[in-house]
Amino acid sequence: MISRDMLDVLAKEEGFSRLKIARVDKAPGIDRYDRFLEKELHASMGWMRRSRPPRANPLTLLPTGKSLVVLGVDYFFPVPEKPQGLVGRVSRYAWGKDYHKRIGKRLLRLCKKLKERDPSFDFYFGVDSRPFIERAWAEIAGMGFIGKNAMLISPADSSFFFLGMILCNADLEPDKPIMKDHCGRCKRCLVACPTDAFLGNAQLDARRCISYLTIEHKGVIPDALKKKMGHWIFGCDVCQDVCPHNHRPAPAILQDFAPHHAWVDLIWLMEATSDEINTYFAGSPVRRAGVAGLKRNAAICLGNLGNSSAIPVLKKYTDVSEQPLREAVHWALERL
Ligand code: B12
Ligand code: SF4
Ligand code: SF4
Repeated sequence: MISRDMLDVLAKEEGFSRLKIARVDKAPGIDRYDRFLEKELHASMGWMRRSRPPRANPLTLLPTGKSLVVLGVDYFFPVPEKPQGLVGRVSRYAWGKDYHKRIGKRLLRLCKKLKERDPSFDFYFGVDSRPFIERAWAEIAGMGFIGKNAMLISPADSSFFFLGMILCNADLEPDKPIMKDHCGRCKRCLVACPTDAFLGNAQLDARRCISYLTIEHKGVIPDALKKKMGHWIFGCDVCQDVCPHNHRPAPAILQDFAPHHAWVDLIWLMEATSDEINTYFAGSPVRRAGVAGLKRNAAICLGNLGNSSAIPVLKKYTDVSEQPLREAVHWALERL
């Protein structure tokens, strides 16, 4: 039989710094999820609509499921010193190796170890890309509260941790939710968000979020938002950096997420070939934006930095076939 102590020990061995348990007798967050879809806040992420059924009923993923083990992996490292030159910023979660792969492997190893101890252990696991409303489950399991910035925050501790889920048939005692709003009157994240992406009550309009625009959005970025992207070329950390609960965040334990490319030389990024870019970002989540997407983001960043030394490299892209990149380059050149 799987026990809580066994889980705690084995999860720690695999680098999971947080573990909480929920009962799978409801689907927390689905009403809010539906409102998000109704308002089209998911933008072009059509898979969010398609994957709604298992999110509403996780038992379709594992009919024998009884408990959901929610795991957390801390990824906080301080921002490395900004290098000289024209550089763009990558958000913290993407400084190192791709968490889908690294955490996915650890989850699989953990499940195998549990199965060795109890051959009747049945499981379905995932990190990020599987159809769980992860933050809602983490909240029910007591791993933290959901802040006005929509993040799952461990009070006075951190929000810089990834979530992973193991749905399983083990009959485990659930943890208690925190049941308290730890934001109080604070509005720092709402005020600091460069693009005003929050609609209130932890609802985020992905269409305005820099994280969505720089990673998921493949088209032209609206001019009004380009200016607000500032130096961000992949993701954004503003609404977490300003949060008082992240005053001294719990540090990362695993080296997988240590900074490799927190700052990226924009002239290099514009001049590099696809092969060079793919090699430099091998194994990193940054690859998700694609080469043309990264160059589009770099062009916008160069426009925002306002340094005319970028004009020659930008001019090489005025006639490229990828419209979002071409458009971003023209926009940047107009500003320089
Ligand atoms: C799609 C997605 C995005 C989209 C949309 C984000 C969004 N806010 O919806 C984009 C690309 C913009 C994005 C950005 C980021 N993401 Co993201 N994203 C996801 C993904 C795949 C689905 C999220 C989702 O379903 N959104 C729809 C909304 C409606 O759901 P939700 O935000 O999860 O919110 C639920 C709870 O708030 C819940 N809720 C339940 N009870 C209650 C009670 C109260 C009082 C309140 C207020 C809310 C609440 O209601 C909501 C719906 O059920 C999840 C992984 C997953 N499978 O869940 C990762 C995930 C949420 N992302 C994550 C991260 C790290 C980020 C970024 C920080 C990355 C970056 N640095 O750029 C930003 C943060 C932006 C932000 N402030 O939310 C982590 C968050 C970890 C954490 N500690 O919270 C996750 C869990 C991935 C992971 N496995 O670690 N992301
Ligand atoms: S990630 Fe950046 S753009 Fe998105 S909501 Fe947070 S502060 Fe706003
Ligand atoms: S910045 Fe303030 S309002 Fe926003 S999540 Fe943190 S505590 Fe809550």
